[in-house]
Amino acid sequence: MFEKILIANRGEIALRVIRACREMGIKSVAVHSTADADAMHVRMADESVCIGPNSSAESYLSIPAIVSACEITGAEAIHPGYGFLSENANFVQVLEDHGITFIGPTAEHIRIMGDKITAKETAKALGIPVVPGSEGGVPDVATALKTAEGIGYPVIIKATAGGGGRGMKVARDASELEVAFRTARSEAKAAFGNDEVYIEKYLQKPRHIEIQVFGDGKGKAVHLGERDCSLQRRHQKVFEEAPGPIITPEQRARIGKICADAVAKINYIGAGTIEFLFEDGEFYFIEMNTRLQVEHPVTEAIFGVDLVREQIRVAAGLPMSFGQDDLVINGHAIEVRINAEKIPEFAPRPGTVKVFHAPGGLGVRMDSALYGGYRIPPYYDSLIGKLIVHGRDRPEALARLSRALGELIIDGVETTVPLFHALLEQEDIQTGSYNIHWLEKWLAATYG
Ligand code: MV4
Repeated sequence: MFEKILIANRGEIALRVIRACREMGIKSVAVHSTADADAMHVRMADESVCIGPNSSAESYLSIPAIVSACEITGAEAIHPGYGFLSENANFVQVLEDHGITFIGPTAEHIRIMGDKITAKETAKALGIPVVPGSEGGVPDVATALKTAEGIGYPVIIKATAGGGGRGMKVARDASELEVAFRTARSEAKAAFGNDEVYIEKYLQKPRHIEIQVFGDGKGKAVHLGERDCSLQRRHQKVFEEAPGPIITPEQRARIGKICADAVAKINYIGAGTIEFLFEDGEFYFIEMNTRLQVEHPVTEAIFGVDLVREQIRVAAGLPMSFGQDDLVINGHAIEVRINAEKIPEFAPRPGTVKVFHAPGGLGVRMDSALYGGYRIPPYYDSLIGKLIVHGRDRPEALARLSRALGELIIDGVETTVPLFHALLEQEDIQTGSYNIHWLEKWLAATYG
């Protein structure tokens, strides 16, 4: 096992990894920008290294600075958290060249899943159901028209280099296709420096269901069920739950086995998430994320596992500490993302937190790097905490969420907490009746 791990991240996820390290008897190294000198992850780690100025590009994204910090402190492995360098294949390659272990998948797997056409082709070849669409990239308008005719309208045009919703355009009929195609291409070129696009059948009211997978890198893999992350605004998740309120045990077992078998076959190592659109009882692959996700705690809650501990184990060459038969769902979990943002615009509101009081009690987990007096810097994303609740069933989890939100105190900055109090009053949330468009529609109807 490693003696020392460097965490190439900040905020709540850095604390999450430091906590796993401490329980495993592993020393932790925090890295930080100048803006984060007083951050909680720096205080909580065993050691820390300042790696650069405020901007992410010059600090948390600086590969030379992070590799240097590793060499100076003697850390043998790096946990990337999420965001920043977590899905950067070049970073993984550089670490390999320096004899540093990346706690995550191989550069090759990251590269495959980062290119959305290659990811979809790989998924399809592995037996994962995909959205009907073009065979690979679509080079021109004539081909796009022919392809869309074959699929049937509406269609969606997506950037190969995209993901997370950027560079997508919908065409409802042939008259809209040319403009949609050209716009998608030019936006893809501007955003990613790559104008390749592909076409899919546009699903009109799906849910976003993602399957958590985990592999040992040696041909063994499991699934840990699904999360329903349909409640999003501008492709930012705000509320996630597990299990999915409308997924049956049979559907879970079937898609879960397909996903676990697929990642086993490619010798996938560590945590991964296979994203699907789910409509009329069918799953359609859209993307795979090769990292630990923000919302992983809802899965940890219902399965009673520590996913970060497992990531570290398999990266060190140890076997996973559970098999598929050990993984049994217990109850229901919900996570809400607490952002330093003003509702309803979701406008970032960095500032000084005067008072912070985390809720507690049975079935409550608060992952946050806040403390009273902490100054939230304006340079990074606005996530300042995650509140995760676990109950014996969904109604109990909802009641617990309401209770825990009532105990939470964050004074000094505006947050998304009022949004969650309002959401919990909605019948559709109480019954689990929502799709990927529900939140934006409700926000428009409620706040104008
Ligand atoms: C789609 C879709 C409908 N049909 N693909 C958005 C983010 C990216 N990961 C995939 N996305 C979508 N792909 C087909 N064929 C609708 C979306 C989509 C969406 C997906 C998940 C969660 C929220 C969303 C909001 C708008 C559009």
